[in-house]
Amino acid sequence: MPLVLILNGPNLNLLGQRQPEIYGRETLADVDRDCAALGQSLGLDTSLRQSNHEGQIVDWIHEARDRAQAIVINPGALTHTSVAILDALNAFEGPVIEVHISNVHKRESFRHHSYVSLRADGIIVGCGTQGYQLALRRIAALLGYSAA
Ligand code: CA2
Repeated sequence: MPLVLILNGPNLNLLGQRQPEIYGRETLADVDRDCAALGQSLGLDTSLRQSNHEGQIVDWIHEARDRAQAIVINPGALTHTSVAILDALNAFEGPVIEVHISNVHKRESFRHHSYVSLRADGIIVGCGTQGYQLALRRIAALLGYSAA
């Protein structure tokens, strides 16, 4: 089955432990479990990863060039700062969907700009952790493996 990397940036390891009013109560382990189950029903393998380090995320995007057919990425705060992640994504040929749990456009103005959006084929914002599942459904449709 095609592999989708689900990449998460700094502080998203704290999901479900702090600021539930912004990010909800689900943990990243919950997201991983839900995405794996949905992926199976859509015909997709998933690998969810999180790092607090920009270079690690760049390395995973490079790995995806050979191993994965699509990327779902929530770069966390690196969304708003990282040209390195944008450059790495530009070297990846498959579909890329950018996810933000919170509605960044309702928040501080520094969250309104995303370098990753210059590459993303789709963006899901403010749908909570459900956004990851919406992204997987879009990937399935883009890859033509499902009518989802
Ligand atoms: O809404 C999103 O998904 C963000 O990518 C989350 C980032 C933020 O910097 C972006 O502007 C929008 C922050 C992730 C921090 O995650 C936490 C989760 C729970 C508790 C504390 C932080």
